[in-house]
Amino acid sequence: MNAEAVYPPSAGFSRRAHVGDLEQYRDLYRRAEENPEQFWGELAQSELFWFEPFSSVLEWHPPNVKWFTGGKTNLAYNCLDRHLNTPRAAKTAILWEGEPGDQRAVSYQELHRLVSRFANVLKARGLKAGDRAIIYMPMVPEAAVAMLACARLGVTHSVVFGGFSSEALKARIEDLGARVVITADGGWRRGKPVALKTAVDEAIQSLDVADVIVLRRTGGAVRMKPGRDHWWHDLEADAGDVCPAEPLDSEHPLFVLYTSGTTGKPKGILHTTAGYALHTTLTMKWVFDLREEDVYWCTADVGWVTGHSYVVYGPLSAGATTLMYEGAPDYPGFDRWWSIVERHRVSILYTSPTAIRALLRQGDQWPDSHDLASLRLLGSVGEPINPAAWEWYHRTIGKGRCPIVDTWWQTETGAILISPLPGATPAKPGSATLPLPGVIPAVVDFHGKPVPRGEKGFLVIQRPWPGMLRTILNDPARYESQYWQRIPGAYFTGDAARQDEDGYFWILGRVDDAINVSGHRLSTMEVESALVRHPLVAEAAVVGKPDEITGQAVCAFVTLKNVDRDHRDLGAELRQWVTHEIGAFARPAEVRFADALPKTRSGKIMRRLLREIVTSHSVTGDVTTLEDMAVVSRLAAQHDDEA
Ligand code: 7RM
Repeated sequence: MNAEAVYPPSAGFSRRAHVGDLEQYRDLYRRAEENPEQFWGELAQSELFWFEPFSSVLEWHPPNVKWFTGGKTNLAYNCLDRHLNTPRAAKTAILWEGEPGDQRAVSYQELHRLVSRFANVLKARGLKAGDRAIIYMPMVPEAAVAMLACARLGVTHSVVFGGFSSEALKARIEDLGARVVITADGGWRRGKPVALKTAVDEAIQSLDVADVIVLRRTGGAVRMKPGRDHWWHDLEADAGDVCPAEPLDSEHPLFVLYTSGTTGKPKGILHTTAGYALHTTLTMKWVFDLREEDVYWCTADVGWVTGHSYVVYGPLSAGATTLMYEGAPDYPGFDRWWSIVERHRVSILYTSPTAIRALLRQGDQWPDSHDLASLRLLGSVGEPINPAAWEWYHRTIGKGRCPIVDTWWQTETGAILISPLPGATPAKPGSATLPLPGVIPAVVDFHGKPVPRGEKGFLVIQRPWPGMLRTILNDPARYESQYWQRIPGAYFTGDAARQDEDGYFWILGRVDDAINVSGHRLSTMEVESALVRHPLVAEAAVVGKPDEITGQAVCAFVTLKNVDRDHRDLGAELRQWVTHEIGAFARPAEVRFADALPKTRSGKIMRRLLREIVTSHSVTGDVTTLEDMAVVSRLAAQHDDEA
C-alpha cells in the first residue's frame, strides 16, 4: 500500500478557526467525556433559544433516550426568529439557483415571513402540533419553507425525495399517517420538467389524504381535484404574516426520514427537536467552521438526511447563507457546479465522493475554466472517499489550500459524529479521523469487546448523543433489535471500521459488504479503493462471488475514464494492480467493465444488485447484463442527487 499522506491544517486556517489546534480539540473531548451532562447542558443553553429551560440534560434508559426534558423550544424559531433582531435579519438565508438559471436570494427576514405565511396556510387546513405532513418537492426555497413551517407548528414532516416513485411515496404516506401532502407540479432536471404531482395523484388514489398543496414551479399540466388539491399561491394569498412559533417539548417529534434497512421495508427514522437542533447547529461551527461571511453549499437534496441537517436546519440555525441548487450537476455542461461556485462566491462546498469521482472523470478542463478562489473548506459525506478522489478534490478543486472534512454519519445519527475539525485535525485522505466531542465510538467484535488497534471490527457508539434517532416509527421493537441488541451495550452502526495507531477511524463500509476470501476477511471498499488508484479507472464496485475453493472470490466491476483499451489486456493489468496494492489474496478473480455502475438515488453503489448478477446462474454473458445495469443506473441518475 502507498505510504499514508498526512495533511496538517495550515496555520492561516487554524488561526481563525473555532477549534484552532489539536490540544483544544482534546481538551473539549476530555471535558465532554468526563462530564457529558454538564458539557451538553452548557452548550444547549448557549447555542439554542429556549421558551422554557430544561430541567434535566439526559435521561438514558437504553434503548430510550430523552435530552433536555422539561425544556420548550422550537427549531424554526432557532432558524429564523432569533436572527431577526440582529444584523443577520437582512443577510441572505437561502441563495437559490434553479436549473434553467433563475436565481433568488431570500433574506432571513423574508424567509421568516414566508415561513410564517405558510404555517398559517397549514393552520387554516386544520394542522396542529402532533399532526403529520409529507413533503415531496423539488430543490426550491419552498421546500425549506414547507419544512420550517411544519417545524414552527410542531407538525412532524417526512420529506420524500422527488426521485422516488409513486409506490415508494405511497408506502411513506401510509406509514406516516399523513393528512397533508405538500408538493409541486414538478421540478427541472437536465432541461426537462420532472412531474411530481402526477406521482402524488397515483400514490394517494386509495388513501385518505385530506389536502394536497401544490407549488407552481415548471408550469406543467396538472390535474387538480376539487376540494382536495389547492395551489400554494392561492392559499398563501389569504394567509397572514404573523404566526408565532409553537413552544414545543424538547422531545417533540420533528421529522421522520425513511431509509432502507436490511429488509425490504423502509424504516421511518424519527428525530426530535432539541437534541437534533443542538447537534446540527454545533457541527456547523465545529466541522464547517462557519463564519458570518461564508457562502455555504451542501449539494444534497432535501430528501436525504444530509439535506435536512446541512442544507436547511443546521445552516439556518447557525445563521449561514445556505445555497440550494435545483438541477443536475452536468447540465448544461460538466462545469455547472464550478460555475455556481464562481458566480456565488461559494466558500464551503460539501458533497459526496460519488459526485467528486463523476466530475473528476470529465477532466480538469471543467473546473479549470472557473475561478474557484472563493473556496476555503471542502467536505465529503456518504461513503468512504478513496484517496485518489480526495487528492483530486484537494488539488484541482481546493487548489491545495482548502482543508477537507471527511464526515462520517448516518440518517440515524442525525448529524456528523466522526470528522476532522478543519483547524485542528491533521487529515489523512480516506479517514474520517476522530470523533467529535461527546461522541464515544469504538471498534469491537461480536461480543462488544474492543479489537486491537489496526484490526477491523464493528463500529459502535458507546454513549447516546443529542442528535441520535429516538425510534423507528411504528416499530419500536425493530429499533431495539436493529440498533441496540446486536452488540451488547452499544449503538450498532452497521459499518465496519478500523482504528489506526493515531486513533483515526477508517470506515470500511457496511458490514454486509464484507467478503471472505480463503479465510481472509476482505473489505470490498479496500479493493475498490485500490482499483480507483489505477490511472485509467473511474469507479469500481467489488462484490463477493461464490467460489468452490476459496469460499468467495473477488469480482470487480469497473468503469473507465475516457480511454480506448482492450478489455482483456486491461483486466489482467488491473488484477495485477490489486495484487500489487493489497496482496494476492485480494486479486479479483474477475474484472468486468461497465458503462456505469448501478446506484441508489442517493448515489451509493448498489452492490446488492451486482452480487445478484454474479451469483445468479441464469446470467451468462456479462455484456448484456451490464448494459441493463447501465440503464438501471441511468434511470436512477436522472433523479440522482448525490446526497
Ligand atoms: C449521511 C449519510 C450512512 C452510511 C454509513 C456509512 C456511509 C457516510 C461516510 C460513510 C465512510 C464517510 N447517511 N458513510 N459517510 N462511509 N465515510 N464519511 O450518508 O444513512 O444515507 O448513510 O453511509 O456506511 O453507515 S446515510
